[in-house]
Amino acid sequence: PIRRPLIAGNWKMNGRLADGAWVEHFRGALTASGTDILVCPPATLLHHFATLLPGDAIALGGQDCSPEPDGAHTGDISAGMLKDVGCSHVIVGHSERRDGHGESSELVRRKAGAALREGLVPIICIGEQLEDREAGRAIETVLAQLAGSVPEAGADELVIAYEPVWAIGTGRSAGPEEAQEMHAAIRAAWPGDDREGLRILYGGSVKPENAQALLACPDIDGALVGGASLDPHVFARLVNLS
Ligand code: G2H
Repeated sequence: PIRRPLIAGNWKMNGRLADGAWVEHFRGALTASGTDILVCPPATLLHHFATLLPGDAIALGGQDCSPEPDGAHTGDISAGMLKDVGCSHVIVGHSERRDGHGESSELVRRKAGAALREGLVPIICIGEQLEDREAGRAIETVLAQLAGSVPEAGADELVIAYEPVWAIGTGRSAGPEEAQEMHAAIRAAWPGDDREGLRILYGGSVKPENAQALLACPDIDGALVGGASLDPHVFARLVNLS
């Protein structure tokens, strides 16, 4: 492939200190080497994981960051803090933030900008609701989110994750054709002439059973994996087949 695949695990609000054994089990089950690997545990585990992960082979990421630098923002975590604890990436604009916390594309764009200023790679999530797809406006909805959520940057400074909201945690993933159509539309809409270097991940109920067909699509450059990343053996299988 032109672009090196990236498989990212998003643990969401799961995990305790006792789950450090995940790292050992994951590494033991890993056979692939041509894939970038990212793990995004909850913020409470970042420091612990930074001490356990081989930083050169498995990257560490946050699940969200503040649009602001350090300061009086109770409960928030700055991009600089994530960087400080050993993160190289941060997820922004996940639909669970957009829908559960009322985050707008404008806020997501500011968060991604804050990440870039700290030298982190933002993984910017976009995706349509079921009603958008059923009404035939999935592509225009997603492209509007893309335009609103992405700060000015080179294609190699960030990652886009397309996650159709109806496929998240539901067991129902987009078919490879549906996903490929959207990924191609996202790439075509990228404003710079560096679009061939843009990595676009697919997310939403990715598991070993459906990953191969998705990852074989020309514009799908990897996966953002929720539920299936919690089991180290299942996540390793996903990386191994990428
Ligand atoms: C989509 C995905 C990871 P899951 O949210 O971001 O989660 O794989 O559980 O659908």
